[in-house]
Amino acid sequence: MATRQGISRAAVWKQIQSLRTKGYEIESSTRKGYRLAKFHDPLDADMICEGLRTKWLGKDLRCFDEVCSTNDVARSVARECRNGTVILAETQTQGRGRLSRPWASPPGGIWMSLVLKPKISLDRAYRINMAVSVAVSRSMCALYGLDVGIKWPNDLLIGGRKVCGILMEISAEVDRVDWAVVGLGINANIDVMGFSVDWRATSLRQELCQDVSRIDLIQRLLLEIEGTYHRMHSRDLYEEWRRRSVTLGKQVRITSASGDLSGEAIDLAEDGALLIRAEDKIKRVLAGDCIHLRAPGEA
Ligand code: BTX
Repeated sequence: MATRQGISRAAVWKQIQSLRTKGYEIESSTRKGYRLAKFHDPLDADMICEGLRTKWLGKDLRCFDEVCSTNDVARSVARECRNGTVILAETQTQGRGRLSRPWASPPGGIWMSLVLKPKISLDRAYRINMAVSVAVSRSMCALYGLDVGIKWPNDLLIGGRKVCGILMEISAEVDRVDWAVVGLGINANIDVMGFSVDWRATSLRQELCQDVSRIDLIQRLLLEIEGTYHRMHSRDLYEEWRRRSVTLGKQVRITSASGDLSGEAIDLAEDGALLIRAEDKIKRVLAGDCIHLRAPGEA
């Protein structure tokens, strides 16, 4: 190794030590050299940035071993940090979903928050969600050939099971958004067996029967998000979001502050609203929790 690289043995040893401190399990054997014992891809900011082909997203990228919530860290720096700052953590002790629901965040997942500073008014902010969910669906399809659908309003599902959740939090003036923190919880290399069955969760490990390179996935996600973010107001993005929806055509129940509503999800409007046919009336829903119900006769 030393000869091939044209460096001293001591320099190789130093590099190996540095990899070990980052979590790589490396075996060593006299006269034979070193061997990577187990596939492991720790979240390493340098390694992520090295192959990152974005122009601005993730140019300030901070990795932590453990935080309460990457969204909280991102919010605490949002005002002063640059647009596109990314916060990642190996685990979260208090990962959260919408309405402060808990989000399980064991090691092996991708718990990541983006600080975005779009020049838009608050009533256009739903477009950020659209752009990010389309990008996640695209990335997983391109890298692993998985069919990842968007469940209204903010989940990504594989075969009806949640592989990713998105939590967007915004600070805004009357007429413009100051910053948006978009938290992505991606069940990558984790076991979901221990999760409650009611969550209907899955992970990339479960779907692919092998672990994925989180570094490749993060690089791809950031590149896709940068692309969809730039065209977030286009008709084209809305149409792709609609096309990737797995809620359309389903019988659904929406729970929101104004009560429950059940019916058929017949369309998705350009402003992000879900149109529901219930008792022969069409109703528009802008926010709420959505449950896909089984149609009569469906297994
Ligand atoms: P949500 O409110 O739609 O989903 C939360 C619900 O999902 C929980 O009540 C539980 O039923 C289920 N759940 C919890 N953990 C998982 C999991 N790992 N996989 C599948 N289902 C689960 C969705 O909220 C938004 C989640 C965003 C999480 C990211 S992680 C990075 C960032 N930091 C942070 O604290 N939150 C975001």
